[in-house]
Amino acid sequence: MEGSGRAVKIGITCYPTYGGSGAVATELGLELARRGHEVHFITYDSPFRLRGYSERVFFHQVDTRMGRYPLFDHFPYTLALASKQHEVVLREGLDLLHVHYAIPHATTAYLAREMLNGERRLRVITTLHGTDITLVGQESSFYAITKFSIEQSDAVTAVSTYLRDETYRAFGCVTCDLKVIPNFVNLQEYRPGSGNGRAAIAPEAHKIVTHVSNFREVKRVKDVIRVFARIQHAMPATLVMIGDGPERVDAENEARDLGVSGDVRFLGRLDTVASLLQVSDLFLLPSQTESFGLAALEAMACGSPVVATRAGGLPEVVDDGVNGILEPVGSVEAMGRRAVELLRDPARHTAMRDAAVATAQVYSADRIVPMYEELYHEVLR
Ligand code: GMT
Repeated sequence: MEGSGRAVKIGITCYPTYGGSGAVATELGLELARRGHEVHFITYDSPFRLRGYSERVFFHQVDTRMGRYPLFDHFPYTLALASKQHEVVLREGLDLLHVHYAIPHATTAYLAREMLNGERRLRVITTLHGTDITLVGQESSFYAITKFSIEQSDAVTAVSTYLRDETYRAFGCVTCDLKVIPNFVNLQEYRPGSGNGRAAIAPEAHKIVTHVSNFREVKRVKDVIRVFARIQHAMPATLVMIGDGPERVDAENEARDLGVSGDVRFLGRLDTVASLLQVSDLFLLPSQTESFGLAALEAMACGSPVVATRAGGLPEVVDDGVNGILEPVGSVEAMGRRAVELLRDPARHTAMRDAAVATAQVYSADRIVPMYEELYHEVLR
């Protein structure tokens, strides 16, 4: 096997839907399998980045057929997941469960481990991704169980220093030693392109601006439109909006109100975005907060400088004026002005693009995934 130490049998639970934590969990599983480990995804649906057959990768679907039982106004998914995790651990002889996003996955993994009742040894690793700590976990109905489940994990990782510090601040977590393992990017898939393909998405003279997210409130997608409107007033440009979610209609209305809807293309959810990022001149991520900003890293790897907010863990990835631009949350005027200055200056744009690609090398899967392997071996020792 390619990785260090013995092959490990790993159960991975994540949200299979369009979102950063599911993307990281799936890419990690695929990478671990490539390195010789056996990976079992345990979720209610096949994770969106799990495409086709991969050696040593298995998918176990949580049974939700009882969802329509008349007694259940709310199907107890958490219990169905814990039961499935327990079943797969026993049947497949898993060494550890690595769960992504604390709620409810750290709790179900704790339950699955307790259910073993000493029958076999199981380690639980929880990776914190962002809103599980900064938003949902701090809701009064989830706070105590989130703290408990984190503290009961055998190891806990956070995807940025910001998120680690925020976890200590909000939850205390006196008994846990939170390790920072940053997100990573698959450089075989996310790499600069030849520039071909621009004509398929925008008229020839247009600058191409992109945004990828799940269009939740935290992403401030209306700010994406507002920044783009400033760019579009200064030069011909097309905005490519990839993803879907609750704020999409508001963003569409904002584009119409600002008179730019003719140059904004809403593409909806796409499973692969690298080819679009490869023709992007600028990527916009004006979020309220981001624990890390995986979407920004993937854009940078493809050679697109990022205009983002100075919020959460984004400054750990984006170096203002070097590989991208950072401005305070909501300052669309400054973001728009600096975006225009950059797009008008080809030499600066090329330097920033090169710096963005160089930053992505620091976060390559080859450098980051061994940190998880090391952690696995540490908890199994
Ligand atoms: O915000 C999203 O797009 C989804 C969310 C999730 O947990 O699924 O993303 C979080 O995890 C990503 C992967 O670690 C991070 O890159 C995102 O910054 C983080 N989102 C927030 O903190 C808002």
